[in-house]
Amino acid sequence: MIGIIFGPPGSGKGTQAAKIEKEFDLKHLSTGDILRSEVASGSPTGKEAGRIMAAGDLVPDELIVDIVRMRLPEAEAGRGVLLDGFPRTERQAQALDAMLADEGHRVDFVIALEVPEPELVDRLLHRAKVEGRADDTRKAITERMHEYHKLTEAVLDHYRRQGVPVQLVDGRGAPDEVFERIRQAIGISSR
Ligand code: B4P
Repeated sequence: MIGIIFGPPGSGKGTQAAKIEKEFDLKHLSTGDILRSEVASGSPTGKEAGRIMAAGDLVPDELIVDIVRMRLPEAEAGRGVLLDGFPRTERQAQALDAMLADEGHRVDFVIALEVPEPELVDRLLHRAKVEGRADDTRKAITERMHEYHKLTEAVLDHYRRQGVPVQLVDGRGAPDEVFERIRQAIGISSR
């Protein structure tokens, strides 16, 4: 089973992915987490990615696609994969489809979290105080929202056109309440 957890910055993708991974025994692949560990390692890729992320922009498609291409086969070896933060552009979606098709696989479901923008901004500013993430400044958050509307939202139509079930899930409320909605949505998608 190949699933995607999708949503704007701060919608709870990472939070919910950890719960979905446990409940459905899927391997969680977060491009944001992978990039942050590259940044922490101080590698040349990490240095380039760190500058881009801190400004709130998306890192180049080629870099992200290479990262996923290296990790996907190992993740696919298990019961299934949950992609978090990828694909974020139409080109990334096309590259993912091609990678999966090579293995005779396809995306089985997309869970799209919906949260109003003022609440997203509040959550990220709150996280800035707790975790001090470089991209949780007001300026970077504005840019991340802009990139989401400009480039990322189109990924949903990409999968709708292919007939992949895209389930819109209300991302407001306590994390456990949101997870309950996701559990039901995945149940419907995998029937
Ligand atoms: P990500 O790591 O994916 O960051 P994100 O969109 O902010 O989501 P995240 O998962 O961290 O936060 P969550 O919503 O769970 O990406 C970071 C950057 O990496 C991108 O901006 C980009 O530069 C780069 N990048 C990553 N993937 C890329 C790709 N494919 N292509 C190009 N560039 C890429 O949670 C946010 C906060 O809300 C947390 O503090 C959480 O505790 C809180 N929260 C969660 N659920 C809540 C709830 N129900 N109620 C209240 N608060 C909640």
